Amino acid sequence: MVALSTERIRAGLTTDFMGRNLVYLPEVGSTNDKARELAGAGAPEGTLVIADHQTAGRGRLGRRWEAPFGAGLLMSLVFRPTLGPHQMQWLTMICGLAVVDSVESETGLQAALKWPNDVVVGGAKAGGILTEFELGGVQPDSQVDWAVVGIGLNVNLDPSQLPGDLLVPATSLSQVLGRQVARLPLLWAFLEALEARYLVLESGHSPHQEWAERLVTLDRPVTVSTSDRVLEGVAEGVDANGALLVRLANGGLETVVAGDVTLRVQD
Ligand code: BT5
Repeated sequence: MVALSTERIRAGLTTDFMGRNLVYLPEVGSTNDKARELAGAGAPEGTLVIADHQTAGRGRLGRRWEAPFGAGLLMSLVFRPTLGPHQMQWLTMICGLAVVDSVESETGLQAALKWPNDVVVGGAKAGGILTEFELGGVQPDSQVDWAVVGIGLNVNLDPSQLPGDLLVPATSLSQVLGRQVARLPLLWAFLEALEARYLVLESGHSPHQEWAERLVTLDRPVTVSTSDRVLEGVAEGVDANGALLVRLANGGLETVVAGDVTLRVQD
């Protein structure tokens, strides 16, 4: 494994702005925290913070994201989108789709997404996305000032090196492929795909339809855990802002904005 470096990353960048303002750190607490700090201080759109190791990598709800040094892509991007706070899942959507694009083009593997923020390869979790944002004003419907999207992707990682209490089974690209995968071409392809998708989003087109088509979660019996309840039903679809629509056994339809989904084996 060769560590990343600013020079090596720059050498193959094909984008106009995504990743052009680049901060590479061999080790950091969390790339999201570093990117938030930079965003708050005025960092331009497309700023990329990328590390070979995180000592305090985060998932949602204070969970940990673990990965050995150099085993994956651990990065965060700064956006200044013309979106409201209820549309922040759109950024998660384009980042997930860009991961899928790059995994498929660089490895030939089929990749999919699992609601709300997992990247799935070979039926297990190979990556996760964490979107955080700051509002420009105090009203709940204020425009977003900046958003930071963090992406963790297991590239050359042996899942047995991860803690044993994972929420869902983990995998990596190398585990599914049976060989090591070069991280830089994957990163360059990801940033190129993301830039293209972001430009489409900013021109007013929702990524919702394409994202929904990539979700392994839909039309399946699911158990959904939210902060205050557990629902069982069939994941019927996702609404325009990315909330999951769950049809309950009693015929009712529940809209779930945030939670964790387990696919249930049909009996
Ligand atoms: C996520 O959260 O899946 C979002 C993870 C985002 C991580 C990136 S890395 C770069 C950037 N900087 C950060 O600090 N974070 C972002 P969630 O859906 O809450 O899932 C978290 C759960 O995934 C943990 O509780 C574990 O069960 C599991 N997990 C931890 N490390 C993993 C790994 N390497 N592969 C698969 N699962 C993992």
